[in-house]
Parts: sequence; structure tokens; C-alpha cells
Amino acid sequence: MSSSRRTVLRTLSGACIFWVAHRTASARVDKIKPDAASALIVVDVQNCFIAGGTLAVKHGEDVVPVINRIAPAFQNVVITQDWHTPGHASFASAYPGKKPFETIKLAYGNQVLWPDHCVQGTQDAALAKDLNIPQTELILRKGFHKDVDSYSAFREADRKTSTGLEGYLKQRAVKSLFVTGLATDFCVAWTALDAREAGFETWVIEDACRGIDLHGSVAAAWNEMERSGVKRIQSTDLELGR
Ligand code: VGL
Ligand code: ZN
Repeated sequence: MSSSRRTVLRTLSGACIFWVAHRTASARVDKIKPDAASALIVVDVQNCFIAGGTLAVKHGEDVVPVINRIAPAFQNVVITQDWHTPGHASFASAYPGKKPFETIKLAYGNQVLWPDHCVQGTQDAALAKDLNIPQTELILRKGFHKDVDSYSAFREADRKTSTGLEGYLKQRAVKSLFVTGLATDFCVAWTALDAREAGFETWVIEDACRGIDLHGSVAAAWNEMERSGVKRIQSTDLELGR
């Protein structure tokens, strides 16, 4: 072998070892570390959406231990609650002859009809009892106007009425949101999309969410979220600092 070829090989293998070492090191430092400008958003982890609830999401209760495990890494936490009036416009029971999971047209657009769920003040609307995030400062309720649904924690389904969450987060200098909870394809997705529109850096933690999945709506929601710049991560991508 010529000496110049040997030099090339030695240099290449050196580069290779360097690359492997560098990747191992960067895989460690590449974890995402929540900071003072980050908030954890816990969407609708309520009895209605877990086993035994009126609109149970398959394996919905499995998000609770994941959220409990990551929550201590956040100094800012917002929990939301779906909080409907009896006879709410999103309930199939409000329309004679209509069944849950059918769609109707309301003044603000298409509305999926749901079983009666998360009625204000009921046990069904209470937060899942094992959810344990004592430092939570804001519990925000939504969907409380009888004629308007609100999947999003930011803006009701009329796409006009604000919940005030954008102002709350901005006044507290929050810039990055980590969205978790139920359901991936409805309240989580709408919240994450509105978060992007409001200019927040937005991460959705996939294993801390579960979906309802009507006609492929989970895949559609991920497509739309990723198109709008939402980042899809797993809870293990977070640096929990412990
Ligand atoms: C939700 C359907 C109806 C949700 C709320 O939390 O995703 N889905 N109401
Ligand atoms: Zn609802």
C-alpha cells in the first residue's frame, strides 16, 4: 500500500472514531431541557376521557404516569378542563334523531357530535384523580358557552372568542409550550395549532397523548401539526434534570 493511501485510511478511521464519539456525546446533550420560559400544557386529563368516562379515549389513562413523570421539570404548568353546560351544542342528545360521532353544521361551521360528556361540576368532568402536579398555577376551563364548542385552549370553535390563555402565557414571558393530554386529534391538536399561530415554539409529546381516531383523524392531526411547525417528540427526549 502506498504511504499516501495509508495516510488517507488513517485519517478516515480517525474521523470515523471522532464522528462516533461526537454523536454519542451529542445524543446526550441534544435532549430538550424545559426552562423558565417553558410551560407544560396538560389538556383535558379528566374522568370523562379515561376508562369509565362518558367519552373514554382508548388507553387515555396511560397518559397520567407519563405526565406525572415529566411534570416536575416544569415551573409553569397549565391544566385545561373541558367544561360543558348540560345540553351543550356539541352533544348529540341536543338534536333529535342525531347520534354521537355524526357531524352537523352549526353557525360557526361543522361540529362533530359527542355523547354527553364533561358536564360542569360532575365527577365525570373532574381531573383524573391520579394526576399529580401540585405546582400547577392555572386550571383553565373551556367549552362553557352553551352554543359554542372549544377544542382549543386558546380560541373557541367560532374561531373568534379568546380564552385569554395567549395573554396569560405572554404576560408571564412563556415562549415554548409542551403539549400533552387528551385527545391527540381534537383538543391537543387544536391547542397546538393555535399555539403555533400565536407564535409559541410548540412541542407535542406523543407518548403523553392518546387519540380518539375518527376516520384517520390522528394521522391527519399529526400531518397538520407538523405542517404548521409543531415538533413531535417523546417524553424520553426531555432532560428531566434528575
Ligand atoms: C375533546 C371531543 C369533545 C377533547 C373534547 O378533549 O379532545 N374531544 N370534547
Ligand atoms: Zn367536549
